[in-house]
Amino acid sequence: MYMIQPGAAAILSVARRLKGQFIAESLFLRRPAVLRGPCLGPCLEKWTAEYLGQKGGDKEVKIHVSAVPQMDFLHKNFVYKTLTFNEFVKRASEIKHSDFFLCEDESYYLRSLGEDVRKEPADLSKQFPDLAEDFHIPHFFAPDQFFSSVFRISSCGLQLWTHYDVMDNLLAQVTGMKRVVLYSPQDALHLYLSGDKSEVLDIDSPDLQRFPEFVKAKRYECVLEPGDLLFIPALWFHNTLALQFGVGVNVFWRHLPADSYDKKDPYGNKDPVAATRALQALERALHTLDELPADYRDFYGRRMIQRIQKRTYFDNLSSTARQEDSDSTLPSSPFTKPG
Ligand SMILES: O=C(O)CCC(=O)C(=O)O
Repeated sequence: MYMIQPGAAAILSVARRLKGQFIAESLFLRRPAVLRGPCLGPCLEKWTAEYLGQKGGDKEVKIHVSAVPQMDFLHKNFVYKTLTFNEFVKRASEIKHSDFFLCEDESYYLRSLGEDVRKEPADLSKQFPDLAEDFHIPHFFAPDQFFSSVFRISSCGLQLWTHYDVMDNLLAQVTGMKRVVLYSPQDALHLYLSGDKSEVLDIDSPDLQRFPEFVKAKRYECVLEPGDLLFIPALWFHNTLALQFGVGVNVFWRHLPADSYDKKDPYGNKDPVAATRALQALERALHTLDELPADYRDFYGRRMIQRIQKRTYFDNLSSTARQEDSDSTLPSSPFTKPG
């Protein structure tokens, strides 16, 4: 197993681990890590572009298409289009296209969706039952914690913007190689967030005039090979770069009690309800500060920051408080407790 080693910027240490150790050291401690060679089922041999096209058939899928490989959600440099699944897979697996929307070397990306996209999370067994049979969902959480299973299919070179999700996530790379760069939630202030996404698009060559703090964000990196499983804990930022045409499936599950999550969230990326309430309260507090002159707003703004830091920052919590905090958020599944 390749372990992404916290504390070593941009360096990936390599270590062989057993599944039990993966659970104990990664899921339990909530650190990203890669498990090499778990049982993902016959998809590993079967899922060629031809086979996917035959089995997925002419079901329509909504896809992202861009003229450049680096997709930018914040400035929307891509368009949404609809294709049949087999035509999409054919185009995503080729470099130059005879049929295209924007240009002959356009890039494609599929993040599969539920049947009713606004209400239902994606579930491979519902949208692609024949293909779902080939993929064995890793048993790292209790069945009632399952939220969604999502196809991630990308053209070679496709890079997806840095973002976080609010649920725990196993990203299974079935075919093709993919680079994944991760940043800890504790680096949120260095990532220039706009909602759940970072404004820093080019993470390899960032514009440091615009984003000077970005250098402070510690980068964790791995290259996924077919058959690898990456654990991305909730709130960890991730940016993916397909080094080849590739097919992945990611499985989200609820790490917190079910009622912590927004019920109208088919994507698994809306903040937990308590966080949303807290952010709304902050907006109200800021609105209240508007009653004061600018120098007073500045002063009380700084006091509020200090209060927030003292009260919430992980580094400031005592180790007992931290332990209680992590115990209270442990999932009930026996799989997630160290053996
Ligand atoms: O694999 C990808 O292309 C993106 C994966 C991702 O964003 C996720 O698993 O949440």
